Order: sequence, then structure tokens, then C-alpha cells
Amino acid sequence: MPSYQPKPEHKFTFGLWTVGNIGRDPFGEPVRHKLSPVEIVHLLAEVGAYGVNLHDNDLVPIDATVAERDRIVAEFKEALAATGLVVPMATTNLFSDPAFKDGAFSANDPRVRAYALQKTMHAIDLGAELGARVYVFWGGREGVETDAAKDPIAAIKRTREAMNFLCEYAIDQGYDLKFALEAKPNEPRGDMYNSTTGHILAFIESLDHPEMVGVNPEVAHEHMAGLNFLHGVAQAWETGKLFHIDLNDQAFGRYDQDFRFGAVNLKSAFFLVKFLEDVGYGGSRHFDAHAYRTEDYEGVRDFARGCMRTYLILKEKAAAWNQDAEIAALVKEINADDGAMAPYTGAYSRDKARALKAAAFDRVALGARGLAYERLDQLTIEVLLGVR
Ligand code: GLT
Ligand code: MN
Ligand code: MN
Repeated sequence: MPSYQPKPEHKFTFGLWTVGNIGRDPFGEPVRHKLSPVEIVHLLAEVGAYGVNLHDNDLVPIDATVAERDRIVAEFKEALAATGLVVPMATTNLFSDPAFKDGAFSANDPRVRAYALQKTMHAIDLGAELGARVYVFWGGREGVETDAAKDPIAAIKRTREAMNFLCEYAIDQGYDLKFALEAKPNEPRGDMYNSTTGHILAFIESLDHPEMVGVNPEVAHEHMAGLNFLHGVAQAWETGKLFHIDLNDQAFGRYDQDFRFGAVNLKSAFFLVKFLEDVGYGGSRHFDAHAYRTEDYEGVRDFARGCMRTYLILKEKAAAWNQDAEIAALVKEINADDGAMAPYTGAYSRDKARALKAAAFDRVALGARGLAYERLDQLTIEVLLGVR
């Protein structure tokens, strides 16, 4: 019986804000006491995580003096050294402080925009000091409740200007850092800009340094937009832009849930894990989720272990799917190609186009053929249910 034991090579990471979530929601007070960053590092080491990610202010309070900052960072580094945990990713909190109530990089007030840049440069320095190689940007407040408040074109241009500035800053400092932008359609703003991974992939191509910018798609955020997460991830991967990934779960049409990975949509989680493993995604598997509000810290450990365990079980199911002879035969049949169309298709030529326009197709026969996707899907379900 496999142990589904997390190992460093699985690259399972959690944010300080995930297992450190104290269960506050818009209707209720915290249900768990606050753990210090050092305590969180030890909790993560205990459950078998590989790394810990952080916002600047998860570690260093926004109003800390330089001396306080240095002391906190030194203590944190000691905890990392003692546990062997690493910090693969860092990010900036540009959403909690009231200064950012109208956004950070896209805010109407130029002072807020400049302060956001300043705060991010300090946070990038902190991330680089801790060894982070990926720097995430989640525009938590970059949006509006009413389009009377902001010109959407100005918002895009301001965001581009900020990203270009920060790319140059990282290059100028000689940091070995890639930026990963994270989309979300709404919450906490009524509507957020760069609302899906697709929007962001297009936006990246308009930057001065597109090669150093990719995406950090999150399961819940694409589900909130009603989208197929795997398809966004695949598009990012295919263009070399999958720099990071936020794993969690979310029921379609509900509030922002950030549930344990695989808690709601097992089949989508299966195809996602299968994709990441099949293509050989080498980045962090970051669980951006938190325990139910009903839990104490034992429940938080259950939550964290559950995220990793479900991932590893699904990884095993993916291998079983790939090795299943009946499934493999169906997949082969579905993708069969006798080469008869090769003279007409592929790269364009005038001759091919002329020949293709004159070719005869049995349209009725094409439409009449059954594709056996029902059988294939049922076999998939049976792999997942453990009867194959
Ligand atoms: C916040 C958000 C996440 C982002 C984090 C990075 S913070 O919890 O809900 O999706 O990834 O800023
Ligand atoms: Mn996230
Ligand atoms: Mn989220």
C-alpha cells in the first residue's frame, strides 16, 4: 500500500497566509489564534511541505522599523534553516491596507500608484533575500464597483507601466526572478481587471520584458469565472508561461471558497494533476487554500496533509489511466490518422489550397461516426472510483 508521503521532489508549498488563516470571514470573527511565521514554518515542516511562500506583510508588519524587520527576517531564516523549508515564491500585499482601497498599480491617485511601486520594490528585495525565484502579482484591489470610477484603458496602461518599471527594477538589481501574474474575476472588488488567465496571457505580450513574465493560475479563480481551469493552464503551458500554480478548490457559482485541493471537483482535479505530471511541469505545487472555519489547528494539519495526499493519490490514478490498456486503445482510436489528409493540410501552399477546395468529403459519414467518448469517460470514472 503506497504511503502517499509528501517528499521535497513533489515541490508542495503553502503560503504563510494559508495554514495561517485564522478563519475570519465577512460575517464572523476569527476562530483560530494567530500563529507566528516561525510557528507556521514548523507546522509546515511537521506535515511534510517542501516550501513556504509569503506576502511581505505575512512576515514583516507594514509599520515595522528597519531594525524590527531585520530581527523578524533573521528569526524566520533560522526557522527555515532548522526545518529545511525553502521560500520558492514571494509576493506583495497590495490589498489589505486602506491605502489600496481603490487599487494599487491601477489606482486613480498617482501617490497610491507610486507607493504601491515602492512597497513592491521593498517586497521584491525581501523575496530575493529569502531565495524566491518566482514573484507573484495578484491584483486584489485592481478593479471597480462602478465603471464610473475608472477608465478601463487607463487601468490597463497604468498596470503595464508598473509591470515594466518592476521588471526593469529586478533586472537592475541582478535578481534571478520571474514574475507570475494571477487572475481573479471578482472579490474583493466588484469586478477586477485582468480577470482571467487568458486576459493576462494577452496582456503579457504587451510588456517590455514578456520573457520574464508568466502566469500563476488558481483553480478557484477560473472556476469563479465559470471556466475550465485545465484549458487555461494548458494554454499557459503551451506558450511557456506556466511559472507557478495555485491549487485549491471551489464550487461554481459560490462565494470565494479556497477549499482544500480536490475537495469539490475531483474529476477536474484529476485531469489537472494528470496534465501537470504528463507534461513534466517542474514548478511548485502551491496550495493556496485554507481549512474550513470549523477547524482548530489539528484540523489545519488535516487540511494541509489532505491537499498533498489528494494530489499524490490523483498522480497515482493518472499513471493508472495512462497504463490502462482499454483506455490506451480508445485514445489511440480517437487520434487515429491514416495520413490521407496530409497532401491537403499543414502549412499553407497555394497548391494545397487548390487541391483541398476540389477534394470530395463524405460529410454524412463524418457526422454519423460514433466516437466512444461515453465509454472513455466511464472508464475514467472507474479509474477514479478505484474499481480498475
Ligand atoms: C490572497 C488571494 C490569493 C493570492 C494570494 C497572493 S493572497 O489570499 O486569495 O489567491 O494568490 O497575493
Ligand atoms: Mn491565489
Ligand atoms: Mn483564491
